[in-house]
Amino acid sequence: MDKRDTGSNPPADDEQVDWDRRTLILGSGVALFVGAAALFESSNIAKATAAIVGSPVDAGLTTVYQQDYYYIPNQMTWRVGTPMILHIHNLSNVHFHEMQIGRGGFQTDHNAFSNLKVQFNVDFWDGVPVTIVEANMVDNFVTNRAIVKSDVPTGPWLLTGAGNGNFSPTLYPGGDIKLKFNVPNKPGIWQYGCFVQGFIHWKDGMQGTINILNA
Ligand SMILES: [Cu+2]
Repeated sequence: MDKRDTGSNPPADDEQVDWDRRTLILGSGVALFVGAAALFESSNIAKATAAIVGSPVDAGLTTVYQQDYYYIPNQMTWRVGTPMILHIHNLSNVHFHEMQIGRGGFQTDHNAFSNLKVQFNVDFWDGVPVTIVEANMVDNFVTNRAIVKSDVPTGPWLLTGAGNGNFSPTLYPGGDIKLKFNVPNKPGIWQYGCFVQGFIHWKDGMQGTINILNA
């Protein structure tokens, strides 16, 4: 087994050295920014927290906020067959963010600097019918093997078909999108994450878990 493809397990030792170095360089600046952003976004956080507490199993309109570098919520529970409108909203003022859903470890893109994780091995959205019902400030949207329709005019940002990576909308700072679908018959634990800028967003906390219950 390739030590680098260990899913949520701790990274291999050689990788850890690289990340420690990154953390030293990025850590203080990011911490300052996140602290400031948290003050401005406290009302959204409060709303999101209330939504989690009031809704143990998500149904209908369900919002996931993106920040630098985390999701609110970072845990969800869905049920097979439930009609959903997943609203993904990037609250960052400066960073692009995406939301992949998948499992089975990571695919790695080797380059001169590091072995960056770029996507999950298994794409949750494979074969799933999805309708885009709203889209604002979308940078690109890779549909991969999902069956995607749109109620709104799309631009060159919509990349249909396989070959561009896993299903994921990438949003500009401030962007949002609403995806309508029925939870497919894929029960169990799934992960979601952002792989923008390689693995940095994921590593800094931009990850979450969906527990999909049987119908
Ligand atoms: Cu991100």
